Amino acid sequence: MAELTRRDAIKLGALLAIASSLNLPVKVQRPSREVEASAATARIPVMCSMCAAGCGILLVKEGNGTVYVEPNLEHPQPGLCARAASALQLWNHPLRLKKPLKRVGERGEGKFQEVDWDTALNEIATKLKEIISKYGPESVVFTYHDFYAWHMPLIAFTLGTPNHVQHASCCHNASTYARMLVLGAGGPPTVDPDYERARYVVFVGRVLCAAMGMVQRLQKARESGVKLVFVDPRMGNAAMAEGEWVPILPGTDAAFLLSMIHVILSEKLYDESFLKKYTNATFLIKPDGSPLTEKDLGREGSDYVVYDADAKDFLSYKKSKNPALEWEGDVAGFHVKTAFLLLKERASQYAPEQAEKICGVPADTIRRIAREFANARGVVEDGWWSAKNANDSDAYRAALTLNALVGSIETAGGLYIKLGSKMPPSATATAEKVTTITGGTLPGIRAKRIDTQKYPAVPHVFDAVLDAALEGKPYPVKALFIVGAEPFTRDVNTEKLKKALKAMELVVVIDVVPNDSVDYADYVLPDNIFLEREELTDVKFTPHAAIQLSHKALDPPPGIDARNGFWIMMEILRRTVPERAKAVGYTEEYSSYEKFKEFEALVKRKVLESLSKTWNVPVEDIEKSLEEKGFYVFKHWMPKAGPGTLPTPSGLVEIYSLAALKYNDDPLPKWKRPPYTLPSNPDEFYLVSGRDQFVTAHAVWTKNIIHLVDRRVWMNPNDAKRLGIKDGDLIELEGLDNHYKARARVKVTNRVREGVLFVYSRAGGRFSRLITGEYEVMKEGINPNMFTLSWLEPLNGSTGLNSTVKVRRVGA
Ligand SMILES: Nc1nc2c(c(=O)[nH]1)N[C@H]1C(S)=C(S)[C@@H](COP(=O)(O)OP(=O)(O)OC[C@H]3O[C@@H](n4cnc5c(=O)[nH]c(N)nc54)[C@H](O)[C@@H]3O)O[C@H]1N2
Ligand SMILES: Nc1nc2c(c(=O)[nH]1)N[C@H]1C(S)=C(S)[C@@H](COP(=O)(O)OP(=O)(O)OC[C@H]3O[C@@H](n4cnc5c(=O)[nH]c(N)nc54)[C@H](O)[C@@H]3O)O[C@H]1N2
Ligand code: SF4
Ligand SMILES: [Mo]
Repeated sequence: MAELTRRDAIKLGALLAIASSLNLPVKVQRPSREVEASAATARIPVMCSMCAAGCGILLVKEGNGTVYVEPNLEHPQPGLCARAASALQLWNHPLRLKKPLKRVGERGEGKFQEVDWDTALNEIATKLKEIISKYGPESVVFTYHDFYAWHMPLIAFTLGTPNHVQHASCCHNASTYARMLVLGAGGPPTVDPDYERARYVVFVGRVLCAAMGMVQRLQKARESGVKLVFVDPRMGNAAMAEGEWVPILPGTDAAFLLSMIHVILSEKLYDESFLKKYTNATFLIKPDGSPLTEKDLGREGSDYVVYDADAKDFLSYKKSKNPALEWEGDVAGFHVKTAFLLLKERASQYAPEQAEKICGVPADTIRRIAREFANARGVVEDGWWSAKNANDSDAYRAALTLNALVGSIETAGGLYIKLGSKMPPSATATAEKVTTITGGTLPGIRAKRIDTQKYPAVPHVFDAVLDAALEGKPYPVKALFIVGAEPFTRDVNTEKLKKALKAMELVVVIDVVPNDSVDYADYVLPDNIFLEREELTDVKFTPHAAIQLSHKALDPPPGIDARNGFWIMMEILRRTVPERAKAVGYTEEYSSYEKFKEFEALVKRKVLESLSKTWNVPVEDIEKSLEEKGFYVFKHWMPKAGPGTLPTPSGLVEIYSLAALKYNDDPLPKWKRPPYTLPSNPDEFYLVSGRDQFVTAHAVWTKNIIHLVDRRVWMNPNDAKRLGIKDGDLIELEGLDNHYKARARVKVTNRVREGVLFVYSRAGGRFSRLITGEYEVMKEGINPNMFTLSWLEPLNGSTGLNSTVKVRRVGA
């Protein structure tokens, strides 16, 4: 047999994928020995969706029927980890949803009967029509995470609701708010450390098993001796393997980071020229907190003003060659100080000895880490999962400020600001008009998003949806679509969640396996898994501007009547609001599942045409690369001396946030006490959660993972000794605030700080009646979310998923 080159294999992989996505027979027309040989192994580019990172992998199909996963090494974000490797266990999962289900018992009972697709979709549409006519389309909410995230605006706006509400308040709203205030940036992918060139990385509540591309890019830095520091109440696997663990009290990160700022400022370890050139540290701030402008000086123009040390005059920051970092005095009737001085004053409240009292990290450790960090011109990671204590945005603002102080923004080994592929949105909506990628237009949506009415700074706050469902304010929410998400392990305040789900008139779950929410659903619709559908998206965790096409690599296994979620939702729209669906180009012909591929192809074509225009590259070039390699890079990022113009009010890195002023928020970070009751007795603890490589959002279900993950609650040996608890004992935890009780076994380990308990999130405490057989082990242990109440940061809605509990030993 002829040797297969990697390229041939990829090409054939692409061919097979195209063939299968067009539903063509895969047989090659004139079989020659060569073609048969290549047909033997196909490597199909796929975006891994076993967690939220979305790395590039290859699904390998050997001629003998063997199927497995490999990394796509050329991909801008190459993947493969234990979770990716077990992707096929999700494909032929014994609990995989087989057919649409319709509720027959009470909500919460989890009793269903199987129905056919037409029945399910028609009944859902009938109910939706009724709800829309009574309460308006805005009473319908879609909640989701990654799956179909790009499609959601199109789906929601076609129905006429502004309410597509993601997971973000429970994930990254705190760090996103911080990135927005300091850098004018967005979600976690938009900013990240330049790992390849990093010299010193501080991770605050990050475990580094997420997004394999990051882990791999660190490899280069490891070779040149990068130091990694993990600030965390417990020692994650990465901290155990290769770094310094700084055990900190939960909810006190801002104090720790502000203390580092204090050390760097008071010991003059900062990069003065970077601060002058790229940040607003030199702005003169008036007593009311607002910046001095040319207008205040009675001059023409409205630029912010600095004191120029050479000209010995007040100049527009755009004109000054040598703005003073430290200047205080009177001008135009105002007593002004530079933002830098204000930061210095703020940070001085967190001298290491003071901070030690708040965060429990010894003052000497804080000092040493601050000096090491500054001397190495290190980088503080900017935060991913940051919804821990409903006070976290200040920590990430302090983290970004630290990067600014040492010149680690857009520089080698600092934070990069992602170039971004500029994928067009699937739809946009204003009060006047909805426009869609398909060229459709609809009347505008007047109702305002339900979440930003309460949390104006960052959207996607699900708790606000629950409030509306229970209180009918600002308008009622009556129908909920849960698409590839699990509010029970995602959100705070489980009791409120249950009540709200019971109060809804329609709950539809679109998933691949039975999550806990199915027990509360009226209809459960089986989706394709990521290997069974095509998806075009941005490459997330890369500094470069790149897109990827995840090819359809497999059909569902026999007996699984799953459908593409995009089709499911478009069909619900067509059956509910046929005229609106038609206006966006979706007509009855696409209801045929086979024909639907043409609609998908049309949407894809529109996206590629838009990208082709944006980047001035022929569509064919992009298409060819997507088909053959699974990705296309529009532009490569390179480190520079500092950032270009940023989308902040001043265009600079804002260590003193002018955007915060708009929200009446403090322009500088500070530490605030978390909202939950703090532990005060010997049997009271913080309860924190998180991940390691075996724990995963999206696919916690695979057989490897259910057996590898530890469902015990970690407890420090000193605490265990004091309470007379031994490794493996059964304990009862009771929430200090909501008094919820649950039992779990204990793992006694010095990998968790005294006074803190740790448990893997999503690993245990499941309850769905549809979870059976060996998967029932998922019902053991606890779900930490059940100990929480609605703790949310006021402006950005970031939740507090940590809580505090009382512990009682109940048995051996
Ligand atoms: N293996 C794996 N990888 C994933 C995912 C997954 O589920 N599994 N999910 C993806 C998603 S959605 C996300 S958002 C990212 C998340 O990835 P990360 O942001 O790295 O989040 P976690 O891995 O949960 O790590 C959170 C750490 O914060 C610690 N912690 C808890 N409270 C506090 C506190 O108050 N202060 C400090 N300093 N630390 C605290 C926890 O002990 C835990 O070790 O990972 C992505 N990748
Ligand atoms: N206590 C605590 N709470 C947390 C966290 C924590 O660390 N600790 N982490 C937070 C974070 S960072 C996040 S992002 C959220 C995550 O919360 P969610 O975004 O809700 O993620 P999962 O709980 O993993 O739920 C994903 C669901 O998608 C389903 N699924 C998998 N593949 C597909 C598919 O192809 N199609 C469809 N339709 N469904 C699919 C899975 O079966 C699962 O039910 O949780 C947050 N909540
Ligand atoms: S990090 Fe996440 S996306 Fe990447 S290979 Fe692992 S499971 Fe897949
Ligand atoms: Mo997340």
